[in-house]
Amino acid sequence: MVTYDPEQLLAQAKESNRVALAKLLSIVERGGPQARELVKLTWGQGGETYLVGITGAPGAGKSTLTDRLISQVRSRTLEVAVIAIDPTSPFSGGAILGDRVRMQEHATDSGVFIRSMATRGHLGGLALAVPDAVRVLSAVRFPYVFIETVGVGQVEVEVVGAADTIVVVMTPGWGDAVQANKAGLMEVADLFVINKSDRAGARETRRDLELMLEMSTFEGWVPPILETIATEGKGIQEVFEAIESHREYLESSGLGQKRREKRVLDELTRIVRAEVNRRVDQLISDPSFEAKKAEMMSGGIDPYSLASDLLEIDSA
Ligand SMILES: Nc1nc2c(ncn2[C@@H]2O[C@H](COP(=O)(O)OP(=O)(O)OP(=O)(O)O)[C@@H](O)[C@H]2O)c(=O)[nH]1
Ligand SMILES: [Mg+2]
Repeated sequence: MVTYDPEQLLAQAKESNRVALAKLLSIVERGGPQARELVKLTWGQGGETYLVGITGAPGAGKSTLTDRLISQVRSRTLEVAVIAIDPTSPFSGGAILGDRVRMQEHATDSGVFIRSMATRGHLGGLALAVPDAVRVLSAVRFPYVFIETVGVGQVEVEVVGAADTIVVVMTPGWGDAVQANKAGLMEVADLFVINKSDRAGARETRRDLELMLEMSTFEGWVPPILETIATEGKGIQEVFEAIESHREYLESSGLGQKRREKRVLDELTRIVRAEVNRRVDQLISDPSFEAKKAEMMSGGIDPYSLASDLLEIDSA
């Protein structure tokens, strides 16, 4: 097997070598010691990267919208990277292919880097891998990174939760707003987009959203609701401007800094939890545990006391 040196690859990626960059992101995706070394190398090395998370129900038009937003960034001659998350099976490849086709127009533009990432390994792996990937892109000095996640589950909320501005994409008609609300997206959304507003029902969706927003409390920033027809490029500039307004708000209010801190703490907690879980599994599957288990089952020791023993903590 060929081994790649992360440090060397990073140096190459900083010289705009896209193949090296793709290899770095594969390292991140795989996890393990090389990925950890990469985190060490990129920690504190980031530039001013603005992270935009785009989420919403399958087929809402996220990729089409992202494609159009790429054009907005490019018209300002800035480089942009897109990470498309495929939360389904790593073997399906369906969504990935769709995204690639949707963003085909930018395939030959060297200022655009598009990458898909799939769920690999343990649960929560993606939530851990995404911030690592973003740090690599930041170290390589992309001013904008977009993350597209499909679906409205817990993992997606965690993944987009790492973004500076979170865009929730909906479609006209009843249902999307309710689903998003259930998934806890209402609390994290900074901006709502009703895409496919060439279809009937956009007004009803807006009303649903407004009602839900009225029931929530906001400190300062009230998420705007924008309507787009992504396939025709309608309303896209307004979405980009709203993202920029939110960015200004985050900076002027100091909330951006607070969020960034919270994100790193969340990440740390997630790492510690994953490690603790791993150790617990190890303890339980160790042959030495058999005798303790037998003692517990025969009534000799209760589960709390045994847990304390295992953790070597004082329960008194
Ligand atoms: N009528 C209409 N169709 C749209 C619009 N935007 C996107 N579509 C179509 O909707 C379909 C899905 O678009 P995508 O951009 O792939 O949606 P997505 O949310 O990225 O889909 P997944 O990643 O599979 O969840 C495609 O056939 C698009 O052409 C729109 O504004 N109006
Ligand atoms: Mg998509």
